[in-house]
Amino acid sequence: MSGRIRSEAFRNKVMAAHDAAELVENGWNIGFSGFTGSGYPKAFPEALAAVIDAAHNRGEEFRIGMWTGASTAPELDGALARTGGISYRAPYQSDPEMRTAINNGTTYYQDIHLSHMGPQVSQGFLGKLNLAVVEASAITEDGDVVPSSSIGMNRTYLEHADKVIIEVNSWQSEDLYGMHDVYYPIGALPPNRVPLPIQNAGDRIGDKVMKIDADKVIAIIETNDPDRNTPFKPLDDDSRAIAGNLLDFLGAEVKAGRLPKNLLPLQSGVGNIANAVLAGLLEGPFENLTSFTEVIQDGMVDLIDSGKLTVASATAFSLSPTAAEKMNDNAKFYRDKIVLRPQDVSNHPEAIRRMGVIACNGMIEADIYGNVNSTHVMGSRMQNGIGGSGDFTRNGWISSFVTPSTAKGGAISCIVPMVNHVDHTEHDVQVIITEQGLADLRGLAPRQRAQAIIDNCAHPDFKEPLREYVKLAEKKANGMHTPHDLATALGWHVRFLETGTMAQ
Ligand code: 0RQ
Repeated sequence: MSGRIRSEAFRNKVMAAHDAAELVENGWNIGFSGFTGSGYPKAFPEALAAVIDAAHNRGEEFRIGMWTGASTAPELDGALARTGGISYRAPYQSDPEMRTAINNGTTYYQDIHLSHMGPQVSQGFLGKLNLAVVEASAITEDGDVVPSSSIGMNRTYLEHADKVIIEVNSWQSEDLYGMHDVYYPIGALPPNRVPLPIQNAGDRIGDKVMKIDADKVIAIIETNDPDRNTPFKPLDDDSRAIAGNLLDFLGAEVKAGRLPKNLLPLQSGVGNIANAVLAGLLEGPFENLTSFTEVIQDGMVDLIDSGKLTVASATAFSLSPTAAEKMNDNAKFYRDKIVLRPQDVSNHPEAIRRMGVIACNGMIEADIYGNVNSTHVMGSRMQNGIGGSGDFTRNGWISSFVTPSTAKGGAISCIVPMVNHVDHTEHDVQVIITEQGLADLRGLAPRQRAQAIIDNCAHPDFKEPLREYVKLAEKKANGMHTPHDLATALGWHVRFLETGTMAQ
């Protein structure tokens, strides 16, 4: 037994993952730890998948509801999706097999703002939480749980679940102790909420550990397995150009006196473009940066190493295997510069609005008026989910979206007449950036926005078709506020289905 389980009461509950999985009953809702590929349970999910498969092989019904912090890893989302036994999934996911289960009708999926998940669970909208399965880096002598590489929804799941299983993972650094900040008053519901006392990204307002009712713990599982994150793609010309456009814009804001020299706290979405923006910051002129975001990715660790980023607040890591090893080896150094919080604090609208966070997120497409689709392909097919992009976009000081101007080898324009699904409305989206350029939508009326977005952001192959559309819409709508010709706008997407290209 590893020395990570320092409470006698918990040592007595250690068992093998397959024995723990046998304790699960058909129809349970399970709240798993895990956020962007970090801090998810490593052994229990595959053991549970085997239990579900065995029940199905016997012709028995066995389905569970699966709640997490956000996306996890193939060992959790993938393993359970493969069983066909997930009846419901929330909130964010990005696993190919889970995506298939959601889009082939096997699994109901609710795409909830990440900051809303805690209150929705607390109010019981998702049903009763039968079990929480949470990864820890240690259990203290007092029986408290030291979180691992993410916190996500863990505080809420540990509080609301009838039963609890803890996986204690010796691969996670013990020096993570002190990096976490678990704020308990955030669980209060109206009218008992109090102001969130965060004034600066690095403020610590809570506990280093999570409380747990020992009587609820039915099993402790020991593991020694790495978080499974994929390396980032090498930076390509498009992502460099997008990052450059954003950084030029921020520089101009500083010059205009609208941003301080060290900017405002930065939020950066997941993915390669976000990582390119962080790489751009590394080479750029800005110093003493701070970050109030959701995930810490490689670029952010590099910025800390360079001294350009003084502090980063998030709820999880999303690191390449190399950066994860570095974090593990040097957690003692990083724990003064990184604060990991529950996701209803990392993504809290009040803190984001108060500090004036600069939000930058990826998207699937934007329309000519500035509405953004982050989640759906052709109106019906779920890609990943809204994640925290809504929390930050709605409340940020500057809300920006980035995408290459085309997708699928240039066949699809990511600037369209009307998005096929709306996640972020024109009222919240302020800046759109592609490798072609940047459209600053602040202060612009819809018809002015259309011109700015087409001129600055659309790919040259699609500028003319989009301008043709605007001409037609203005004629049909006869001077109205947001000109559209609905049949043509939706036909734009349908035409792609029929011809494989959106060019006229
Ligand atoms: O599909 O992999 O099948 O080729 O969409 O696109 O270009 O790899 O972009 O990895 O940056 O993801 C919006 C999905 C962008 C992401 C999204 C296809 C494209 C590809 C992915 P293939 P790329 P990225 C806080 C922030 C929501 C959550 C969020 C996301 C696939 O950024 O999930 O912001 N955002 N969280 O080919 C059809 C188009 C398309 C298209 C791209 N216009 N039409 N397909 N694709 N554009 C962090 C968290 O909340 C955790």
